[in-house]
Amino acid sequence: MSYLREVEPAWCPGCGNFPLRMNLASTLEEMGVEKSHFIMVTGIGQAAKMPHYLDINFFNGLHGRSLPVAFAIKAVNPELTVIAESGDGDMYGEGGNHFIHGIRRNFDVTVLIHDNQIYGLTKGQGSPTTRKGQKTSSQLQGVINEPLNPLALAITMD
Ligand SMILES: Cc1ncc(C[n+]2csc(CCOP(=O)(O)OP(=O)(O)O)c2C)c(N)n1
Ligand SMILES: [Mg+2]
Repeated sequence: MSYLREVEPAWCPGCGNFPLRMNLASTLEEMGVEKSHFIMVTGIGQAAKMPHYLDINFFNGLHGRSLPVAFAIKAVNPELTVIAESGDGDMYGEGGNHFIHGIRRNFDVTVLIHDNQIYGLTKGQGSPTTRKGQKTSSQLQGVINEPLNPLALAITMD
């Protein structure tokens, strides 16, 4: 049973999303997750395109809003395996509020975040995890703030 959909991903050559796709598909297969008992929820961004390239059930909704949808699906269908997947901008920026309260509520949902430290889809603006001093398409002199440390934040919510 393959989890790969036979389509050409619209990611740039060399993008780290390619190996993440292959690993995710082989892990789901190895774990023997039933397709009918699995759903992925994503927001918007290059990372959030992931389910377009997999043979799975999915809901691809609004930027920053994958987590509330994923938690709601799990709440009413506890037998489903639910993965929420998106980028750093989506999860830590627009969806940052859901990230914090999601950890506090501790739903049995797996959250996968592609932290490329940039808003990729919209052409390279600084995201919450862009390094201080990095020049971007919107911070021409370099980012002036320290980046968010998502793991430290997650640990404080534990
Ligand atoms: C509410 C809202 N704000 C902004 C956008 C524009 N937008 C779409 S994708 C994106 C950035 C995505 O960056 P990230 O989540 O890091 O994903 P990546 O493309 O880097 O994988 C932005 C700002 C939007 N669609 N909706
Ligand atoms: Mg990103």
